[in-house]
Amino acid sequence: AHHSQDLDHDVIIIGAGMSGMYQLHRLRALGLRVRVFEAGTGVGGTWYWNRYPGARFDSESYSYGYSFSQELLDEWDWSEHFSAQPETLRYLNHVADKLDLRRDIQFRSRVTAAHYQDDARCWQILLEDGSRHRARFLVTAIGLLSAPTMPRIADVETFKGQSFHTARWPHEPVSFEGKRVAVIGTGATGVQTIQEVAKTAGHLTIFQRTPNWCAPLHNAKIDAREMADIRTRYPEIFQRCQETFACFLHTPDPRGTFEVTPEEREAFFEKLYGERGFGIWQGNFRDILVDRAANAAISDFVARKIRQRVKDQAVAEKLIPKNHGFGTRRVPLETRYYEVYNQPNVKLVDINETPIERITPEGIKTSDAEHAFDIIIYATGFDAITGAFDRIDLRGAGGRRLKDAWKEGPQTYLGVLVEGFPNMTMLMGPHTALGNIPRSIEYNVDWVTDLMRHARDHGLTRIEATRAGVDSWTDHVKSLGMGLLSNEINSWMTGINSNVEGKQTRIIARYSGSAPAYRERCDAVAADGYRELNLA
Ligand code: NA7
Repeated sequence: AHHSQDLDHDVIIIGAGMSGMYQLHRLRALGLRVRVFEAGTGVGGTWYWNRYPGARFDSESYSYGYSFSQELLDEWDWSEHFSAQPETLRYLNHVADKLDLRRDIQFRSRVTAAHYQDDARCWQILLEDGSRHRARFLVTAIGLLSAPTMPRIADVETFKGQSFHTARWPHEPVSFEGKRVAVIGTGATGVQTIQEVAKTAGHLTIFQRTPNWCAPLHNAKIDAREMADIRTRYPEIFQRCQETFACFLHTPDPRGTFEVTPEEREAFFEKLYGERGFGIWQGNFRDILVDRAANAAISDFVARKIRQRVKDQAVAEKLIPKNHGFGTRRVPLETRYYEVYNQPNVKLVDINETPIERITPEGIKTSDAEHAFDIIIYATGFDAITGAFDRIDLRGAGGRRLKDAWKEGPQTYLGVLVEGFPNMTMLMGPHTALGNIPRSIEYNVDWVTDLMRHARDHGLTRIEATRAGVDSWTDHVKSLGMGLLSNEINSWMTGINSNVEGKQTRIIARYSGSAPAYRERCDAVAADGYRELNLA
């Protein structure tokens, strides 16, 4: 009953983003018959969909690309320390060409359902076009920020101008020249969009619900000489990413905030504020994300910077977060973001003071005014982490729905397997190590590849996490989250999305331990012959 030759494929991968692409490459090399189904018309996932103006890396380009292929490293040049989306998408297309990935990827193929069939020990997936495909294993490579959400505002569809969600940006360029533009949302995406649109828009209005603590990106071009130098340093760059807490080039300073003098503290904050990238968030004093007083110190420092950079002090106060501390949500990195608010053609609307009542054919109606626009940009984020799973009718053994299994929050084994969902492995699923995502992807993919090699070599047709394994990993992840200030805050990282039914209760959605500890645990499971799993 379990004959592989009856199946269409050995493995089906959902998604051709950075994880699906690499997983395809690795599994094909095992001699497995692999098929990728991708909703978009091209590869790249996040970098395919998020074409909004200003979209770019916040991690250093050379720490973000794939590290598994020396050839790729040798032949690809990054043009900026934090490259923009078009370059990243070109890079991923280059990878797809080079590894000849497209012959096993079916584009324009959104997976709407995936059901495990107990008798045949396989997964059957259903595409939007009604076609069905069966494979022994299912790999979800569906991304953690891939299900965009529109705000629940009345009459969104009545607007007569152009409107876009940032993650569904058109492939053709959009001109803002002389246009009246609105941006709703001030997360990492909104901040990147706003600073870019402000360069050309006739008039720009930002609708802000919650300000975020932003810090300077300090991007710069990379010339040929510097690229040559980076190339010689790739081994140490990736080695560093292996050793740091979250796979970034930055890692917490071993000192506590109050173990130094006030002068040293100020000087350290100043240094971090002047340095490239996530250092001020990921490379700060070790206690800023757990100790309230330490967090207040860095928050106060960044608040002073905002007051210095924004001329109108009433506007500056609106841009300073009051209900959460620095770094407890994703820190948007910016280039002259705060200076945008000094432009005469830019207006900040705090929708706590004057709520949006509805969208109108002409624009946006707030409690106190009618604002007319040519373009409305929704930078309103995603149904994160579990949202991409919720969109698929995913059922495991006995027809059990994943949504039901995760009603009280995700429950996984190592963030990769789920009890009751045999032969399904998740890449960048809930409760896995995230951080600098491609580094985590490469580890996750390699681990799954080893598991599939083990299955192939031992003729296994059923792999499942145990209840005990899932309970212990879920408890472990929850205990790691204790004491983190970020878990007391509403954000996509705590599973909150005001625009999605049933996502109003905070959950522990992420693994928050160190990446090296995560890898050590997963390596041990593999070294032990996967005895913690149910194998048949
Ligand atoms: P985020 O970080 O979830 O930001 C979404 C923004 O949109 C945020 O400012 C929200 O305000 C705002 N929002 C959402 N719904 C509404 C409604 N209904 N009305 C007004 N404002 C709203 O998503 P991003 O795309 O910026 O970033 C996601 C991640 O992608 C980012 O962290 C990076 O890792 C890459 P709120 O804060 O909820 O009050």
